[in-house]
Amino acid sequence: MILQRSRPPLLETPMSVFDQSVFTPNDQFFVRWHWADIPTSVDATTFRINVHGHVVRPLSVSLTELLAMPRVQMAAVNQCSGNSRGLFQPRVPGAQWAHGAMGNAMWMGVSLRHLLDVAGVRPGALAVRFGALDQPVVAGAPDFSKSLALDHARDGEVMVAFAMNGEQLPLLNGFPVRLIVPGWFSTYWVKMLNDIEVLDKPDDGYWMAKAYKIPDTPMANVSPTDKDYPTVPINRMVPRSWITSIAGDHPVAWQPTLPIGGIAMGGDTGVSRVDLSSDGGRTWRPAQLGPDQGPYSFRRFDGVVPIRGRGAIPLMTRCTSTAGVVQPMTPNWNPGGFMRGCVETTTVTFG
Ligand SMILES: Nc1nc2c(c(=O)[nH]1)N[C@H]1C(S)=C(S)[C@@H](COP(=O)(O)O)O[C@H]1N2
Ligand SMILES: [Mo]
Repeated sequence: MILQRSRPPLLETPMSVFDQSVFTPNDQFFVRWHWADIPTSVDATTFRINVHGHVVRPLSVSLTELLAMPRVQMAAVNQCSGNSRGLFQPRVPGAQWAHGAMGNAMWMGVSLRHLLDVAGVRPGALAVRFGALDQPVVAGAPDFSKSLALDHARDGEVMVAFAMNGEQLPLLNGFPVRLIVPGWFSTYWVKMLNDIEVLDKPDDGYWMAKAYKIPDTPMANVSPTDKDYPTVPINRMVPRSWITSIAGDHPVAWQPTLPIGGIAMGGDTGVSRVDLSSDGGRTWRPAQLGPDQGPYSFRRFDGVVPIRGRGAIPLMTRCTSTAGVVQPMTPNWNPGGFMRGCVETTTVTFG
């Protein structure tokens, strides 16, 4: 892992890991926490998830009870809002991630809708807020919590997950349970989830009202001199793709063609196609897509590109989602360093 910060732990997955499988191994999955005060152990026998607020029957659910409920399973990419922030120009404050603040896993758990139905949401409910076991390090600092609109929380896809790639969650990734919000950035994927509160008014807490706000513009794009633009809470992901078969960190012997492979994601929908270019984006040729693991998963692609000369050659991949959204050539910019989604370039030197 690439160590970004030790306290709280911020660990980044090296790109070579994504070349092995579309599923990211649990022990190589990126890690991000906001506050350093994270439990280093959780007692699975006394742990409870409290469902309360604007409900008919408040619940206190043990892990045994949760494991006895109907289960759902889904592959989904967990990507930090600030993934690739280190590439922003001009630079912005925050963790200087490269592309490894993301991972894809097969999640298993209980649909949030099921838990809410058991508790019985009362008329007038608007949103659902999620709280966790980690604590702020100084008094008065805002405890981490996020919320979703009620309809989203009840869409049947949002999941309270207890398993990741067939194993219990690693502590650093939220043991014993975390929220999975398919297609949405991982700021909503609350780890060590122990509190589900149904609200009858909007969540005006720090983590919804102040943090993780993006410009309300296409691709959350503004210019560094823009001021006073409207903002919204960050939400759906956008299509992205990366070459994983070659890093461009050392020269290679010239060859007339080069096989390239990598991973793509559609954002909040599936991947419809991936195109490859070895001439700076002037011409594109389609890649072959690997098995479809569902709309929220990474999808493998492979293809061959011509290498027309020696020297530095820019290799590019461009994903089109099943919703028809195409990765743009120009990078977006915003002061939070959120939501990068442009075509990425891997420059390989052929000698
Ligand atoms: N309880 C809790 N959950 C949290 C966070 C946190 O600080 N505390 N950070 C969120 C953010 S911003 C990210 S990017 C993801 C990281 O998930 P991971 O560490 O499993 O990769 O967790 C999310 N869930
Ligand atoms: Mo994040």
